[in-house]
Amino acid sequence: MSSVQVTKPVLYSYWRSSCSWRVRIALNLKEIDYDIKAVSLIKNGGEQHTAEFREMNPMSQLPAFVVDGNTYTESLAILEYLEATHPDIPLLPEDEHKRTKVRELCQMIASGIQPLQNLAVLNHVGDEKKKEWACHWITRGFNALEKTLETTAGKYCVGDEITMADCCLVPQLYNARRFQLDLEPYPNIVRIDQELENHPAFKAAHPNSQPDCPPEAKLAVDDGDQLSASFQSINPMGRVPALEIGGNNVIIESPAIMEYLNERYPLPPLLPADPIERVKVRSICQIIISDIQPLQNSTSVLSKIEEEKRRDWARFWINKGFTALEIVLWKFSGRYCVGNTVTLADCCLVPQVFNAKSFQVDLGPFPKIRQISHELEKITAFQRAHPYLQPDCPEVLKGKICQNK
Ligand SMILES: N[C@@H](CCC(=O)N[C@@H](CS)C(=O)NCC(=O)O)C(=O)O
Repeated sequence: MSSVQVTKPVLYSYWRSSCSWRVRIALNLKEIDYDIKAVSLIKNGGEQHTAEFREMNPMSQLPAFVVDGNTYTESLAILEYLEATHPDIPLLPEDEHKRTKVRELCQMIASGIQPLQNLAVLNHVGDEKKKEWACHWITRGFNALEKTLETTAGKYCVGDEITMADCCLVPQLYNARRFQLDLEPYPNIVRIDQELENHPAFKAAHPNSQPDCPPEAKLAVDDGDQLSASFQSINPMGRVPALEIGGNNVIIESPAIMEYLNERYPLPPLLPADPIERVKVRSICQIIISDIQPLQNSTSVLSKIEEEKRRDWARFWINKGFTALEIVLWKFSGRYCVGNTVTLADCCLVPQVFNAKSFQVDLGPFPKIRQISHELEKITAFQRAHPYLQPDCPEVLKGKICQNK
């Protein structure tokens, strides 16, 4: 019996590389099964400069795509290869004029914008000037793109079908946002991006869905829905959670919501009847809610800190808070945070421990915290509330609960 071994193609990719991202989108759209090998563009000065990687791409750039024993580089060449080998789900229109327009838009981005704000170029420009430099060139390119889109766009960049141009546009807009470019003058670019943001192939290709995306970047979403005008009319702080309780009433601030739920649904109680025990629960809640969580809160704080420093920052404050919490728990806890009954304090502890693990905080010095969270992990209500089981959890994280342990 002969067995034909079919190996999956491999994409050498970096979570935030816009050129790798173009190819990830196309692979997903064409439903091609592939593996990712992450190459860090920053670790040790950039793994793209190693002799091993240069062997694959003498330009020392991502992506590189290995298929059937061949290695291909240059994202647009890879997109054309995928189009030729997997024509069933086309990313180029049949119509010659439209096809040329798609290629025109791709080139505007791939040759006219991205190379001028590429990592190597920005490093050469220097820290002081790089933002202004990048904005200058992206603006120049976006002005042209927007003008072209006025005549080519339908629902997407060219007409109403997704094409290679869309694979290039979305990652480039992400780069523009990173440099805080004013997007007001680009209604077509922004609209097309919005059309595509919830498309499964685009979502799965997003930097935050990549295996090499660092947890602090995943948390630091600075342009999320919470900042939209419609959500701010629900919570003027622009934060989740918010609980609608009927009659046009919305409660914001998690401690207020938890207290409300405990009063509205008193069984089982999540606050002890004894006033001293109740204070113990509330003080643990406050240590977490006021002294730890706000300092590593993704949107308000972390996005204001340089990305390379975020993890250290979060670890510092979590360690400081956990040191205090550990002492308090040795006094108050039984099986759970306060005595042997689950309370609001436990509802606060578990998510904070999850955050600590996301920032790879060493929990060794906090045996009480570990022991109590271990107990709580056995409870169904806690299991069902876990981030990785939520409907809005990115596909790649679903079912990975044990990895955060
Ligand atoms: N024209 C190339 C450009 C590739 C490119 O610039 N890749 C970037 C990431 S998006 C890179 O690897 N930069 C590494 C560096 O600048 O050192 C393509 O489209 O593939």
